[in-house]
Amino acid sequence: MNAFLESLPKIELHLHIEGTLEPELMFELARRNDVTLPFDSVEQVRQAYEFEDLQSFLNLYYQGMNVLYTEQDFFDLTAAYLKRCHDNAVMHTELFFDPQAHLARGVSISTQVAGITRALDEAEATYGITSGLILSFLRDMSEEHALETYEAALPYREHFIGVGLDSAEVGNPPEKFERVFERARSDGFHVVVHAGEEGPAEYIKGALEVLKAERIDHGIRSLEDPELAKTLVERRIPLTVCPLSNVYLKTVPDMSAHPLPALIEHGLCVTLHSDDPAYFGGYMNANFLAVQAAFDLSRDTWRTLSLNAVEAAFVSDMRRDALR
Ligand code: ES4
Ligand code: ZN
Repeated sequence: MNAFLESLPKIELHLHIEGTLEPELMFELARRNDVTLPFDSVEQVRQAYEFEDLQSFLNLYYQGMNVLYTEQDFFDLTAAYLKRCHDNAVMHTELFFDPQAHLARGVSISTQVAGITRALDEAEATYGITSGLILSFLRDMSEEHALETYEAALPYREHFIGVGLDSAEVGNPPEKFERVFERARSDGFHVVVHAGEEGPAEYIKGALEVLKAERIDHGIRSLEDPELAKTLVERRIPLTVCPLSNVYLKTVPDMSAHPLPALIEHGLCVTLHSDDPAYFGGYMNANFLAVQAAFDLSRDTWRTLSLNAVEAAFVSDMRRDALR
């Protein structure tokens, strides 16, 4: 069964490119850019990856990405991730980047987008992996800053397919970003929103009704509101669930307590992804194997999860047929 899961063709729909920064590359880029890291070794970095909650992870995540400066850095980061995609039988990936986190260090959106898209183009040519880039706003910053960032990104609009919302959830409800999401939607961008990871089901409702999210990232607290769950089922709104992320951030006590089986049983359009694989114990295959070890899902259920991802992907009809 593990060999079956490892070779199963996959679609990644919830992945933060900055969350693929492995400690080895972090050190290499620190050396290249003369950045002093608060760690002495790769082992020490890995030992620091003990998280209590989302915020304790975000602190290390934002610190780690401080080594990214040049177009080549963004290329190297993305190329390393795409090699992992190839090794994990990922055929299509829709990845987030956090432009505001890099603008804060004086790195232009042009530099970020150029490095990331050069790697994406190269992976399509060498591995046949297709992709889409999603510009994610940091919800713990102001909506004004999100709007300014959106404006700064518009000259590169042909390089991204949608907008997302991530970072510290509790206290930063979706409603805070109504104007910028309305703007992006009217410009023809896809809309996805992190909701119901640490935050309540109420935030999922806000993401859906106010921001008009086409997919909910995480959404593992959906069943806490039966009326909401019913809407999600009826409207076939995908939930991009990241099992190892939820365990590492103690959103669930352990994998056996994960609501995944209940979400599937409920008829929700669940898909499985890796979120920040350098920080959460592994890439797509690691997530699939961890789920299988905990729940022993049938091949039929795996087939359903795969087809859900085909349905949830932002691709052309032709590419969707090829992925099926
Ligand atoms: C994130 Cl796991 C998670 N949750 C919210 N925002 C994020 N950004 C990167 N990883
Ligand atoms: Zn995420």
